[in-house]
Amino acid sequence: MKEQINDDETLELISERFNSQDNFLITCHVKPDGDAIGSMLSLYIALKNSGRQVIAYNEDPISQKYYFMPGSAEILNKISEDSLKDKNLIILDCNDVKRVSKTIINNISLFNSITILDHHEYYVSFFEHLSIKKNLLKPIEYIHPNICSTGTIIYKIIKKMNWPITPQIAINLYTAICFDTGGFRYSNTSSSAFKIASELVDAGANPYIIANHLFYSHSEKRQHLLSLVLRTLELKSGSRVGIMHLSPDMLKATGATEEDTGDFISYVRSIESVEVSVFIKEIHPNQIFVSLRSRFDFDVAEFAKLFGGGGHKKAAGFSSTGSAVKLREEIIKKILNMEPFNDAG
Ligand SMILES: [Mn+2]
Repeated sequence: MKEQINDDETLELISERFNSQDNFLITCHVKPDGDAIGSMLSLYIALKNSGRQVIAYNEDPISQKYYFMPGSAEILNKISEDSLKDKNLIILDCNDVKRVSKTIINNISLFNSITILDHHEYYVSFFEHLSIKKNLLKPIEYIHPNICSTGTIIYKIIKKMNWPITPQIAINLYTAICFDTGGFRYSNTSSSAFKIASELVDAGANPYIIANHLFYSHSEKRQHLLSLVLRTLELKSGSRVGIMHLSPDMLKATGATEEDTGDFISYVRSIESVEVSVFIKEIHPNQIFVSLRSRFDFDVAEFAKLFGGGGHKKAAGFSSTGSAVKLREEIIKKILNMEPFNDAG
């Protein structure tokens, strides 16, 4: 079990680290999203503005829709092992060692220190995974599942350091918080999220422009793909279970990409009667990823375990092989055999 973290003490340790070091490398989880990029770039800019040497790195290029974020063009996607040596590593928004760029993990012993800033649940210590002696790496872990975004953690650190919130930093932090709260709609949206957002708007973040980039910037190809996927939508168990799938030919027909499918499951879960949503993605032939969402008590993480996957009670997933159409039948059969969906039509 993880010990309860003490905010003030941990922030103190982080500020000591930032005050005593001047060479940093910041990274975040692969396939970075709005919170990962926003927290990385705001900390990157803040460290740079305070005169530190700093590199922002992720092996995956960021999606075009994030190009508006100040500093996004400076994120490196390639890095030499030499340039990792003696840097102070900061890993953001990531609770899984498998979701960190391989160059970082393969060369972890080159770093001078490691700081992990994150807000995900189900955290298993990186240091257990890496089987590295903690004292060699001077680890700081600030893992706070009750905080809505990693961007919020960066905001706290910037405040603690007394660094100014420039317009560039404000845009990145606002984007991070807006993204991870689903535009201030998810259950993690707290009054403090609004308070911080209000300050960021005063500091130069424009909510209208940022919302346009985050939520209203789809390509025409993506919309065509969505229309094909929606045709596969089917409701079961008295419309309480919704399922749909994507097959490789749909991507081919529309020219859209996997990235375009990021929020497709929300079209199933936003149906009034639907309690459990299933979206099966066969991106390449025989390579499948299944997303599961639950509105109420049905535990989709437990269900995902039946297929070798996992996740959270309300959001889970698993990988599989074979065809989407075939797997779809199997999932329907299994789910309709389970409480509370086994007695309805
Ligand atoms: Mn996040």
